[in-house]
Amino acid sequence: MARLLENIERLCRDKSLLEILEKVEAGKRISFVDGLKVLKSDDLNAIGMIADYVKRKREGDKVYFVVNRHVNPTNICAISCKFCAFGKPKGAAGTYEMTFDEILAGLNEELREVHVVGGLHPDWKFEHYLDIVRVIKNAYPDTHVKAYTAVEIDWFSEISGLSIEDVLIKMKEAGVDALPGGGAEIFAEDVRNKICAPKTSSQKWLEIHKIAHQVGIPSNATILYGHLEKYEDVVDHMDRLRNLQDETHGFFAFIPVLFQPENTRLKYIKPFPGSYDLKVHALARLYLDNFPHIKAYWITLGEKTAQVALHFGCDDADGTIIREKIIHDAGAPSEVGHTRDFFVKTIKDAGYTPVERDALYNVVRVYN
Ligand code: V47
Repeated sequence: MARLLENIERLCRDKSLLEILEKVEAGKRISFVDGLKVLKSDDLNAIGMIADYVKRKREGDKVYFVVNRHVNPTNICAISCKFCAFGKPKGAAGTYEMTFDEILAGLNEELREVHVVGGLHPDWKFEHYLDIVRVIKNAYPDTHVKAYTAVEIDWFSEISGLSIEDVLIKMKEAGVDALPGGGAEIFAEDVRNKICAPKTSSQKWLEIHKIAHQVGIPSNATILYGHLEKYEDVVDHMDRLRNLQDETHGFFAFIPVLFQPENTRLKYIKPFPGSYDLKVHALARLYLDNFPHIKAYWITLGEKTAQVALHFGCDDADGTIIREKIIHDAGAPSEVGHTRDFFVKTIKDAGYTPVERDALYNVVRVYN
């Protein structure tokens, strides 16, 4: 590690980044202003080296992945967000509702995680959403179920009249092992109002994850970036998450999700350069010092940028997924799924050691 540090100091062009290096080396927290510095700097190489240094200090050369499946049970949604191409009103062309048999048809014993996220169906009862989890858990008791974002949980509370805490307790009893990180989008209220005004507020999203952690359900957190946000909004988003994690320690992973514009009401937004993707991921590793894992989400980054992001602080390549629909409806540039072998090869080719995990980050197998 000492050699790595010397190299970073020697190769760093933007000497203001060395202050950040000093802090992370000393195990000190970086500030809001430091966060802005990372996003504003054009020394991409140094930013990558510093984030990789932190990643290696925490995890060595391990990069995790999971054999998982995404299930999006319905795209019928009672609200409409400008950034979303997936949700549709009841009765619109192209809507679907999966039966239990259809859900089970895509699953098998090999899966370590089933990720369930979908629309806010105006007619489905909370019990139906619980039954989806029960059906999966009954068929595959050893598979973890990571189900329902804070936005869905907010909806369940509204349609059932139960408190958020009671909703979460019922979800846990039905077999939910963890919550996915979706619905966080961007916490900065002015931008949130522009891209997803009808959605659960930032404060409520954070409150729901806090209660989940208190009742013993761990969770992930996302940021939707690459739309109308400013650099300050990205750092602010990470800052609010870092503060909550200080209180609860219930988050596993942070996932930057790159906005895909096709078929959305924000399709006029021009693509950002790849350097911005890499800086957001590196900043996540540097800023979120209390988050165990940072994911390179290949669905939105595309497989190649996701592989490069492993050199920018990411220690998790997410999973095999198959059948992702939410982001592909908005033109995601990636395949709909990949094999275990694909992950082993991609991670090895990037110079890291693939580690297969389950949803709770227990190690299943190390591919030396
Ligand atoms: O929050 C919707 C995103 C998210 C678009 O917890 C879009 O491990 C880009 O929850 N462009 C849901 N993104 C995805 C999600 C998730 C994904 C990966 C891992 C985990 C995890 C959770 O999908 C939403 C929203 O930000 N999304 N539309 C779009 N046009």
